[in-house]
Amino acid sequence: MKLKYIYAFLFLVFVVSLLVYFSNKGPVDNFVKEFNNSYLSEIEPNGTIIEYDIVAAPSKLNFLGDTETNVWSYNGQIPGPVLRAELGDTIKVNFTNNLPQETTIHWHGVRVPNAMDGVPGVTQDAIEPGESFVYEFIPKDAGTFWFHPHVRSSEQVERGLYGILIVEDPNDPEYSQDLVWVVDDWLIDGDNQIYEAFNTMHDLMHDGRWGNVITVNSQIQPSFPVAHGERIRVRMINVSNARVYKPVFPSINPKVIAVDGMKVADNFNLVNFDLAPGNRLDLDITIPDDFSGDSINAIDTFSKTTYKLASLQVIPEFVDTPDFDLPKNENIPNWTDAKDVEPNVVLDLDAIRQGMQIKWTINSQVFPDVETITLESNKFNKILINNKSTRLHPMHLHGQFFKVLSRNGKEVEEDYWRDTVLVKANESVEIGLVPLDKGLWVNHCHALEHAEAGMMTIIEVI
Ligand SMILES: [Cu+2]
Repeated sequence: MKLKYIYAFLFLVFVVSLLVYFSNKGPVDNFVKEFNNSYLSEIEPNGTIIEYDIVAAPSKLNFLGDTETNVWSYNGQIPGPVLRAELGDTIKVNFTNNLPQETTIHWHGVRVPNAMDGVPGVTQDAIEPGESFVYEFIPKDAGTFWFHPHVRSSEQVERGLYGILIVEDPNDPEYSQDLVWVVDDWLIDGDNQIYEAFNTMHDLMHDGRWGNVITVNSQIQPSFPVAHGERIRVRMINVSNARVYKPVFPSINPKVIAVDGMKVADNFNLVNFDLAPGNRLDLDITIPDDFSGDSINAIDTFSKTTYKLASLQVIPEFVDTPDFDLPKNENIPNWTDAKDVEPNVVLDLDAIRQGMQIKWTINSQVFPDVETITLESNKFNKILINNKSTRLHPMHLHGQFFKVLSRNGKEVEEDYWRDTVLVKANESVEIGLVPLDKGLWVNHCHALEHAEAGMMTIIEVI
């Protein structure tokens, strides 16, 4: 009699444990556990407020021989100001729009409060000419970020409106130089002015607007002096409307320390990395003691014709190479079994004709006529992006970081976060993410002409 009760009790314990096991230990829950501590959910303010005044206005730039090119810029400079803050600082930007058009500022890759994200009609009203707006936020991540308008961006970014935001991590090692390389291309006409037709049929039928002049920090093939033995950090930011770069340094071996601002789990050599519009790369470069040439070139190898972007000019001076470990973030989840999980969102990328116009679509919808997609915060979400076209689409998600899981059904090993991923012709890419920051975040193609022609949707994180 007693024994029967004991057996019944043990059986019950067994069943309950099984239930607990399967309800808690599903792969998806494990993915969330694996994700935790990968990056901060909230950040403690340290009380410091870093305040900047930024004015967007027409100005002139001298970068093509003797002629002045009419541009639009932040504070009269291109690239715009490099804002620097430490992790925990509050950034306050008093922004004034002196452009002949309405505008906003979007903080690319920065996890800001939703109301600071700069998307008109979604998170704020567009800022009219002559009007001001205060952007204020505490960046939650240290790294290399940038900012640009989110109104008529194919025109406004092309005219020169972009700036840089660097959030310093006090734990980062000290490099002898911290260089910011803002890579852009410009479509320039015969009078050395910006070609005034935007969103042309040609741009829309192809991979957006690709320019005929490539600049780094608005200079053509600039060179930066370095000494033998120096260890420098180079932050490359692609602010082009649509051009993709594949940078290489043929004579040396740079290590990638961060992608899209966020430190990688495992440093890797700079090989075959597509730096699509929006993407950033942070490189750790040591100038070899025994380097025999006088310059180290950075070459773009994405297009058929390779092109020198910039160079490091090696001066005949020798310094001791600082010895420190490469910065990394070891808490990036592997999500190795994520391939077995069904995507909860599918995004089909394609183009349609509307009368005489070409529109770019996500799930056959043209922004702003889109149905909001919902993602649950603190849950593992998997998104499948299907490119049904033969064009390049660098897809950018606001407010969240994601990890690429597979390309064309094949698992890829990317031990880092991204906010932008290049989806190539007819390619399908699966990404995984655990959204933390709630609100309405747009997801769009960063080939700005495609975005302008409708390739944008809204993701609500609840
Ligand atoms: Cu696109």
